[in-house]
Amino acid sequence: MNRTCGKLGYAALGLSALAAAGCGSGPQRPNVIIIYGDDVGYGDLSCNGGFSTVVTPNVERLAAEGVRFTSAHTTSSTSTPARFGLLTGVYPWRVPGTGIAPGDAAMIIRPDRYTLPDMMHEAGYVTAAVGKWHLGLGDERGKQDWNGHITPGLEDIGFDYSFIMAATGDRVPCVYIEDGRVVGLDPADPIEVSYARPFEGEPTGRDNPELLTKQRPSHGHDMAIVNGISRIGWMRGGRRALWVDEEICDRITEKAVDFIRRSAESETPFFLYFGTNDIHVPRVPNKRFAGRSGMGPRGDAILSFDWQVGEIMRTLDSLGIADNTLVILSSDNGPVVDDGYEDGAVELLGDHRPWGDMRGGKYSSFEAGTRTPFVVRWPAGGVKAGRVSDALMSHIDIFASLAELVGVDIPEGEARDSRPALQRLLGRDLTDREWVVEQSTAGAVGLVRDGWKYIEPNRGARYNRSVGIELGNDTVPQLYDLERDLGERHNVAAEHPELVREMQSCLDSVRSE
Ligand code: NG6
Ligand code: CA
Repeated sequence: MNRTCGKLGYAALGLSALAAAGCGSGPQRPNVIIIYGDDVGYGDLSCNGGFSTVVTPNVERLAAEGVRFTSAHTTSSTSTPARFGLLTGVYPWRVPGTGIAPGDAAMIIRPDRYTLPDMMHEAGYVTAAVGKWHLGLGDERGKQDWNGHITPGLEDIGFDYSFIMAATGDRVPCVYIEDGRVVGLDPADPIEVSYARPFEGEPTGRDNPELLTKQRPSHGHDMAIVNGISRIGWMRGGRRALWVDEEICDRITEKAVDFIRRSAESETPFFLYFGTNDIHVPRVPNKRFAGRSGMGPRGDAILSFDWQVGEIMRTLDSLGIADNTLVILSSDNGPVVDDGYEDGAVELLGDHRPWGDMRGGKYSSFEAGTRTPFVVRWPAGGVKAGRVSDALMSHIDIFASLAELVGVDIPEGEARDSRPALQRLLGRDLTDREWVVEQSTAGAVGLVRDGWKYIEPNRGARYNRSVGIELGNDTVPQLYDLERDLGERHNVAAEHPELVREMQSCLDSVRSE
């Protein structure tokens, strides 16, 4: 039923897109760019109200020319599962092995799965992933050939082009991988990677803190040293290929821009998944941003994130394709201040509130874990400039909504959790998704419905002392009235036993679907 409606939606949309663009015949499909920030909190962006002391003008422009959401949720409060949900349309908690991936993880999205890039490809788009990946590579953990063609890879799950960081900025191997091969590798100096044991004779953050020239770890992150910073995991060799943290924003932006230019020249519609490294740790911003926010490296990384958004928009403008490009900007999960390095983030935070008015943050079941910044811009598609949508929505629906947009029927059984909701995504339908499921690192799932938030009982720790975040776990059921209590301070489960039962049974039925 929903998918049939989707088709009607596409026809209507095609017409209005044409009208807006003043064109002749045939619907013009927009280019699609997803800018997926890393750990960017709702309150980190100045477009979201008075939480941020850092101004992010490029994201502000996007919001002023598009629709900004106040209740959009990623599926999970960490990266790997959130990205899995986005790219597959399947809740990550249904699939074992979708937790935070080590840097030598095997491909978590298996080639036989139908993915968002597969779907865009089927619609005739040229597709690319640039930036942070964190969804594994190769067939078997720890068995990748880092010195050859790393396969299976992104080309096996629908991406025509890729230029990625294998995992995260704080995990080895600290190299870029372009179309399955490490960039700039000297064959005489092969790369070795291990998550099991250190390499004999190689310095580590733990044993050689005197070699840490930039940041010291506050917790974890005391293994291989690259660019004066110790990481998670050990590696050696590949010296010529190692990234320089200060340059990551430029390198990946340049590749994203090149891809956009190439696609525009060939007049093929394109789909770009652009995962920024900012504002994940280690935060080592380029000298253009260093010291500019007054909030230390975390604030500077927010400026760097904003700059990347600006470069993408400037490119679209200069090519004359900004109007008919659908840009979706969000973040994989909520914010964290100290995520493992002594970078001054806690000390310099001042009045800045990354989590806005919400409780929790990255890793958490509380709202700040999954309620992320979310902005959509597409003038030619009739997205109203400056609109604010409070509609409850989920990243899980991006897949089916884009399928609706490009007119592809998702094969039976694929992207099973994704529902077409294009009109909501474009800020025209301001009604809520029926419910949204949120996942924390404890594996616990919460449910938001009709303004209520439910977290089922679980035995996970309540507080992560290292990162200073309340995880939202409790052995008793929790129920919050988000309309009155967005900060989830008053557990009213005891006053609404019937509602608690209903929410639990809703969760159970989603699970057993
Ligand atoms: C944690 C790391 C943290 C970060 C996170 C993944 C430690 C102590 N902490 O395990 O620094 O890398 O994993 O972040 O190692 S995410 O945004 O990619 O999910
Ligand atoms: Ca993240």
